[in-house]
Amino acid sequence: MTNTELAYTGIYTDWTREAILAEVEKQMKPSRFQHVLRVEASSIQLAEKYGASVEACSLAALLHDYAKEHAAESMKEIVLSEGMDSEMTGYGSEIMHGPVGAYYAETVFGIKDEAILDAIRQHTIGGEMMTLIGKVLFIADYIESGRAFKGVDEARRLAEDSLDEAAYFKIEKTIIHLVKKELPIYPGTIYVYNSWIQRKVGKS
Ligand code: DGI
Ligand code: FE
Ligand code: FE
Repeated sequence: MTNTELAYTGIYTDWTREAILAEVEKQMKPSRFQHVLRVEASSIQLAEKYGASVEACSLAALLHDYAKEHAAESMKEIVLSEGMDSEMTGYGSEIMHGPVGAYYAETVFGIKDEAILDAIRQHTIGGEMMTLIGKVLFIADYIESGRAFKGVDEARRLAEDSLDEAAYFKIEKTIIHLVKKELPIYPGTIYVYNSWIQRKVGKS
């Protein structure tokens, strides 16, 4: 299925694909918009491979970084007024843009599907529990064709066989990366790591 055949109208949102693209493009610099399109392409491939809804995964991808370039102050206001975890405000836009993006997906685009909203909400740190749509976005954001960090080939290889293995790899590598760069780790990131490592150990 190609992107142009996707129709969301009446299923997940009343917005057309063209209107969504135009609105998303307005929120960010061109290079980030191209990233969003590559995440969508990667999400569609993973959705087809793993049997997730292509429309839902496409929408989650198109909206996932909607808030990424918004001012930190505006994100903080939404975090506080919407009763999200206020601790996020101490970790900057990297941590806030997912949950705030989910807020816009609901309020601007009228999306009510909880799996799509959760996928957007959790796309940066993952979740202790993730739906198939959530895992597709989490991995697609990490392995889209423009990503070139050390380890991305391993992540792409893992994603060929198992979304869970690829998700665990991203969770682990992200923690290692943050420690190496001496960046503060949001407690939610640790909770996610703990729940994934406990499941992994439990399995073996
Ligand atoms: O929005 P993107 O750049 O496409 O990707 P993303 O939403 O996965 O954001 C990734 C950034 O978020 C990446 O540079 C690592 C950072 N990050 C993830 N967890 C934490 C974090 N940064 C801090 N300081 N603390 C965290 O726990
Ligand atoms: Fe993001
Ligand atoms: Fe992204």
